[in-house]
Amino acid sequence: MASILRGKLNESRLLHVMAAHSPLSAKLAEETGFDGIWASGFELSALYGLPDLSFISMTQHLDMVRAMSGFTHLPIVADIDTGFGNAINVTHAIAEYERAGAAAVVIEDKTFPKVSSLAITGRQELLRIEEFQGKISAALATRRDPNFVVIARTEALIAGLGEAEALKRAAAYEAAGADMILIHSKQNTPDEVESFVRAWSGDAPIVIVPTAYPEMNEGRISALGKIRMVIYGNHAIRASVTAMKDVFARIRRDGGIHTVNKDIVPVEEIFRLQGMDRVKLVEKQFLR
Ligand code: SPV
Ligand code: MG
Repeated sequence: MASILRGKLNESRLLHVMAAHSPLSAKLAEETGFDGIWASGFELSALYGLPDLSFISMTQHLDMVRAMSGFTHLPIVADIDTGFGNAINVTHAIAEYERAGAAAVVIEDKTFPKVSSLAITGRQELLRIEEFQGKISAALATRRDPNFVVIARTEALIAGLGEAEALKRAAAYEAAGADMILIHSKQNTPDEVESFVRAWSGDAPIVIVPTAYPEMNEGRISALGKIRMVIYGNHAIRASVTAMKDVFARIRRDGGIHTVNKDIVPVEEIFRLQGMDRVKLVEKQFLR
């Protein structure tokens, strides 16, 4: 999987990576033509009804990465938050995520426990640059496959520290060997990120997560040039919530499932996604 992602990155085009919180959502992303899956901490937390505050354990997230990697052919970009501790914990996390089938990790320069970057009044504390460089070095030294992609995420803009600090951190993380730099922003316009990208003089390609500034469409991203991956960070869980709310409300309102039935996928579509056709073949072959 890591070599597939590296291959795509070498194509020098923008990669489109969709969030997923289950093998099923990962498969739907694959069928829609995305380049990769974002194993989002936010989505998995929300699936459990929990805030994105490091409540979900590494084991829970790893289990989901494992389940997804067995179900999709797409490379998985795993959101490992702060790396579950210090540089020593990072060595353990990288070994586990590589074994679970991830092709890449994104590790962010916040302190543990993290607070969701999208929270309006979040406590956003950043690590010392040297300490985070140590975590990147630990990740690079631990990966077994050199194609495994280590993406360093700076939260300098999220923490309100400004562009100069974000650029300084990104350069330090590239110097420590990060393959790509994720610059995150929760401003509701693309200005902050566009300004960062224009000012970025490093060689490491940039990753963005434009949740807060949705008008940053792919045309606008490509025009900037240096962004090589766009992550749609939470659109699988938000789409699910939208659809479930609508259908649940209609069933209550209409007193049954008779009106919604035609508007939701038939059971046969779920059979297809579950691979029921394979079960039939196995039945024929082996059931005596
Ligand atoms: C996630 O999807 O868990 C992310 C992106 O890290 S964000 O929620 O925007 O921080
Ligand atoms: Mg996250």
